[in-house]
Amino acid sequence: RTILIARVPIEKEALEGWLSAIWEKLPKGRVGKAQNQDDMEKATSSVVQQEVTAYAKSKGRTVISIKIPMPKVMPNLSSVRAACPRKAAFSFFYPPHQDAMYELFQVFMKPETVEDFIATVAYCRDSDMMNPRLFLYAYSKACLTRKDTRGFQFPSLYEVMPDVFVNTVVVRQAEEYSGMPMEARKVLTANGPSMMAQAMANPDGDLNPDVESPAQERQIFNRSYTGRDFNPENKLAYFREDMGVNSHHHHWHVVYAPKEKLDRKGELFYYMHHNLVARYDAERLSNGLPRVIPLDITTRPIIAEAYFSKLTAENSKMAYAGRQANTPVADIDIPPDPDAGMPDLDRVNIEDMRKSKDRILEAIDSGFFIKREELEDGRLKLTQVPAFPDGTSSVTDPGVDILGNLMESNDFSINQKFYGDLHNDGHRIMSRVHDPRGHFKESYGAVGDLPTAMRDPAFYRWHKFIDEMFEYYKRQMKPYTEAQLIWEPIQVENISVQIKGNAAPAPNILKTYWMQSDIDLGRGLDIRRSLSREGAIWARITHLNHEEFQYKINVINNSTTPVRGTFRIFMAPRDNEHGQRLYYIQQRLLFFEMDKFVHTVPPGRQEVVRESTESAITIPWEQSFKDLEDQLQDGPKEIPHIAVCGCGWPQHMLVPRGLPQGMFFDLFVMVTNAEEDIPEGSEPNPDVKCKESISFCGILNKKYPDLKPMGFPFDREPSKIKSNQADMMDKDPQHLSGFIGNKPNMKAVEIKIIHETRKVKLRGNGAPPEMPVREPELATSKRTKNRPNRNGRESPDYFD
Ligand code: CUO
Repeated sequence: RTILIARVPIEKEALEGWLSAIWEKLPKGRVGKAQNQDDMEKATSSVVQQEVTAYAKSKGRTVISIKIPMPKVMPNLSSVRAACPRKAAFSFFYPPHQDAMYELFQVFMKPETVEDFIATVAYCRDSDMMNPRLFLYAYSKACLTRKDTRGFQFPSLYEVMPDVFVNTVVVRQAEEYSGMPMEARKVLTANGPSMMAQAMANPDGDLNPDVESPAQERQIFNRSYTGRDFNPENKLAYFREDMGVNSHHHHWHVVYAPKEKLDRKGELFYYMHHNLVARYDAERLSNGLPRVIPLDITTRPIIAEAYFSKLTAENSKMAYAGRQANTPVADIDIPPDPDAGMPDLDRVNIEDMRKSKDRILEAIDSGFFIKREELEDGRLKLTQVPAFPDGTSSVTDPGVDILGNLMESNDFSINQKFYGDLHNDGHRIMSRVHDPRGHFKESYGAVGDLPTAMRDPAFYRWHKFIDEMFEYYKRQMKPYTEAQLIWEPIQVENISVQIKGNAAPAPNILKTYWMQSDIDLGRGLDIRRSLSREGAIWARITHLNHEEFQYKINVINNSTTPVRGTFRIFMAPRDNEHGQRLYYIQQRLLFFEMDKFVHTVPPGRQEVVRESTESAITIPWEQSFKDLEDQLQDGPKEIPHIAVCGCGWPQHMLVPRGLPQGMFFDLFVMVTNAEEDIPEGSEPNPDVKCKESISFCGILNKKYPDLKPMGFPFDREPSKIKSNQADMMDKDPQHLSGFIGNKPNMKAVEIKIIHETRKVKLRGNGAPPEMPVREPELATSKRTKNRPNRNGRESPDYFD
């Protein structure tokens, strides 16, 4: 068959070109019905040729056709099809879909040569039997796992499936534009109101004279995500619906897929999600909302928070279902519906979840898990596995990894029969809560799929509950002793953060602001292009960003030789939702990682300078949102890896939103002995050319590069501070300073994050400046638009 590739030069990048072509939406779906090679070639008709040529021309490229042979072994896709047909809604948390995905992944792992791999993948992609979402997971996984595809990069996720990132109205608008010449198009407003553009034109605010307080700011800046600020949860929409945040979560689960054996996978499930929740709490506090309240589904609660994602899955044409406020949780019991991709009964029994929860808590209390193995002769072998294999006072904690695997649960649960599938079941219950018996043949809600789960407020409530289970486990461990925490050679004298640039404010002030960036939706839409339909379809997304800054850490090495230290940087809000200083035992749980790096300190004094962009948790904007083609033009050297490269907290979300008057955070730095921290076999991969998010995503196929328990030193309760009076009890340290005490290798500083309410920056990496902006149509009521408000001003506000 023929695959058309709109890129050059092919000699240099044949492999990347071929692989990428499989992703390209352009020829997709029009060669599917062909039965043999001749038919295939006929099917890639001149229409497709024309479309691709036009597209390539618009990008200044030439077109090269490559003949891709049929696979050596024709894959049998019938069982994959039976589990999840082409038009079904694929759900990562539904076991038959996971199994089908893994089966397809195995098909992709079999071909011995990369050419045959491409032939197999191309055949599968075009097959009528193939569910595109299932294909995406299996293909991503295969490219990540096969040795011969190392170094291959994927387009950004939003390019492949804009339908799960951009609301349906905008997707339809983009489709509309695809049939129009370039001059007739406007910049679509993917989220956030077009007021942004006007605010930029009027930086002094004549247009927005009321922007003085966060509440007023919200009316102007947040209202066009997916809801209105009548619902307080909507204040956080910019966080939950951020494309980089959701893309990270999707990639994380592709890398740490349920059947993938990776170093400390269970523990990282705990730690990465713990950070997501802690980071969300910081964002809530800065929006005047209380910290997340855990949702224990096993008590059949009512979910107070509503959510309507306004997304539609393109392949099934089914909307991601919404959830009313105050929806009661119920058992799922949905009869099989093979056409909808549910070959099996979809059943989750809350009583089973309750048993799982109780058994896990009991294992933590009793100190052992029960491992189950089925022997070859059919007998069962049950063994006790200690929950704290190294005891409760060691600095290491291998038990949390066992716990993570069985809580998630993944294929490495030591006894799925007994401990169940607690976390996944929670996602399934929440995602079907609107139609738990399938009476209405509704699709699942956003929380039931990876690239959309973090949009739903209920996601954080469920993950907070899961996090508290881990916390219950961690509370059984003895506090770290002074000896375990102190590392003598290093004394941290002073730490500070400093915004870069000439007009930088005083130290220890960070600044957040809104930014608008353009993405090209044209590539991801499965739309026909013709000569009149060329060029990008720009959508403008509004997101949080911050001024780049540096950490300056003044250390003294008191020894006579250079020492290698692991620098651990965390941050947490100082005050609770009532404006009171958080007690340390509460604040400990709110610390989120900002960075971690190894640095050699020579004897004596040194100022260690670290850039915010070097963070071990983040990936740069280009990796979350890169324009693949433009990168290819620069040559393949900078081409990042699939999934691993997409896995990472988005750089633009590194710093939580501040307040106009400033919000106080504690910045904490601890230096430990890298010789003890770094395991062998954790060196960076030379063939991974992108920036890896080492702390959240590990290093591809290597050991996790830190032997300390993840979250150290905040993962355990602190030692009590001894009272020197006989009649007084020992006490928890009241504040962070009490925990730090005199430990020389730790230091904290209070910093202030100022949110610049009026500042809206245009990244300028997309639409030409003269292109007009199209008003958002989703959240703006035509009836009330531009009615004068109470003060007689023209108001863009639909609240009136
Ligand atoms: Cu990532 Cu629940 O584990 O969504």
